[in-house]
Amino acid sequence: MLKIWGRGNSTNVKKALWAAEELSIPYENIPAGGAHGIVASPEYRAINPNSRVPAIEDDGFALWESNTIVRYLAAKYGEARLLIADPAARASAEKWMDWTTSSIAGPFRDVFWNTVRLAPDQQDHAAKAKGLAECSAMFEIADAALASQPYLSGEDFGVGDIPLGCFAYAWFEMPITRPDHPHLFAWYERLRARPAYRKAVMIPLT
Ligand SMILES: N[C@@H](CCC(=O)N[C@@H](CS)C(=O)NCC(=O)O)C(=O)O
Repeated sequence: MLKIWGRGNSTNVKKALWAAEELSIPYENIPAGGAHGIVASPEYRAINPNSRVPAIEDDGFALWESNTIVRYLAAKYGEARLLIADPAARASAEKWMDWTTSSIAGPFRDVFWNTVRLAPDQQDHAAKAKGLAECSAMFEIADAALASQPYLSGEDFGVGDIPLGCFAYAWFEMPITRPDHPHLFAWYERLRARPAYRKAVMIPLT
C-alpha cells in the first residue's frame, strides 16, 4: 500500500494527502516531522535525505518533493483525472504548482509562523507585515487568473490547484487582514465543496 510520510498539519504534506484522497488511492499516513520526529533517523533519511516531509513509498519506489509527489500520483493513478493531456494546457496548469513554491511559500511561512505557530512574545511583527504584503501581491496574480477560469488548472479541477489550495486554507482561516480577492475566494469556496479537500486540508491549523 502507498505510504505517505508526514504530519497532517503540514501544508506540503496536505498536498500529497489531498491528491491521494482525490484519486481514491488506499494509503497509510505515517506522522513524521515536527513533534513526531522520525525525519532525522537513518531509515527516514534513506527515503528522504532532506529530513523533510512529505515523502512517499509506493511499491518500493521512494519519492520526495510535494509537487512532484502530486504529479506522480496523478500520473500513476489518475487515469487522466487531475492531469490534462494537451501539453500547453497541462503546462498552464502545472506552472501554478511551481509558482506557489517559488513565490508564495517563503513569505507565507513568515505570516503563518508569526500568526499561528510562534507564541505571541516570540512573533516578529515586521517579518509578518512584509510577508503579508508579499503574499497579497502574489494572491492578486492568482485572483486575476481566476477571473476568467474556474480553476488554476483551467475549466476543471486538477493538479495545478493543489499546492495553492493548501496554502489558501490557512490564508483564509488565519486571523489576518487580507485584501479583497473575490475570484480567489470564489475558487476557495469551490475547493471547500470537495470532500477530499475537507478531509485532507481543512483541519485545525495548530
Ligand atoms: N520543497 C519541499 C519542502 C518540504 C518542507 O519544507 N516540509 C516541512 C513541512 S511543511 C518540513 O519538513 N519541516 C520539518 C518538519 O516538519 O520536521 C516539499 O515541497 O516537499
